[in-house]
Amino acid sequence: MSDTILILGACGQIGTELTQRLREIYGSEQVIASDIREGDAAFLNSGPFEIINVLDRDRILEVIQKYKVTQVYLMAAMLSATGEKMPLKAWDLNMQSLLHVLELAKDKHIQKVYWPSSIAVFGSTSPKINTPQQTVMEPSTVYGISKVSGEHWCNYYHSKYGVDVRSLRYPGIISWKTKPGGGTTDYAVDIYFKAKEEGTYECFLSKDTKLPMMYMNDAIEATIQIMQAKKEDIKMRTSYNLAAMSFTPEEITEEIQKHIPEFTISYNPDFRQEIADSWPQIIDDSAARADWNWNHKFDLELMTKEMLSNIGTKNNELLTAL
Ligand code: VAH
Repeated sequence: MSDTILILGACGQIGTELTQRLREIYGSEQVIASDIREGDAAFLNSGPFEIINVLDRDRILEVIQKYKVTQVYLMAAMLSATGEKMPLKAWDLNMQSLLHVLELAKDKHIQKVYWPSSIAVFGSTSPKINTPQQTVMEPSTVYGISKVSGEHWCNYYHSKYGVDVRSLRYPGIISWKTKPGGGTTDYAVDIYFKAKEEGTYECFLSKDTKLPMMYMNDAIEATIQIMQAKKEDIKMRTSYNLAAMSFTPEEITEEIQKHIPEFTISYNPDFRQEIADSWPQIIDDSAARADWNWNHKFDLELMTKEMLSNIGTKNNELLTAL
């Protein structure tokens, strides 16, 4: 039987582009997009869409049965900065949605699950340079706590019930199609838009805050690659470190100024500085590269060219993540 995919949280920053890419690969009718409300994602009329609140297990099952779904990508979550403003809501959303999907997989309603983790699982006691796949993980944000807990739940459901759930620890993800919502790394998206629209940007992180980052195209390809990998090649059933590049606000500014010399930046760190300071600077993703041949394509130079050449063009359907 061919695969039918349900994307929960399809109108989010990653969900939007993941939906488009999966529809290119599997065919539009085989990829059901869903979110808590319709949003303005351009893909809405390119294939099936359903309203699903990921806290409603029965509604998720209803859609799975309606379309005979075989795989679920659970992309809905509350990110680090917003999560600190409403901790219990963040925990409930991020954890209950995962447990619903893992239970549905355990009960054989679906065959395979994708669930994104994050470098936010690491804390200030984790090694900051070349952070290993397995190391001390003491996150200081609710988002990070929910992600490290979720990783252990994924591993538990795999080892106890044989659930085929796969996961990646995303770094900050940068794209021009859909603005992110509520993340600490969002400055690295905002800076490109402000450089083109206003010529100046006030950064909420200090100039030397180095963080792991990735261009959206690489994140989407890695997600699909791990889901298409052979079961026996997936040796980490918590989640895989994933990396492409690391840079500071100062370094991204210098790259932008190669294209927009008059661009200026000012720094006004806010509460997100403390979150960023607790995260790694450079991630070791050698396990993903060894186990299922992961390899990134975009560095800061190429990403900056892509971002600046697409922002403000006709195909820049700037969408707001739900
Ligand atoms: C956030 N973009 O800032 C997310 C991501 C590593 C950061 O998980 O919360």
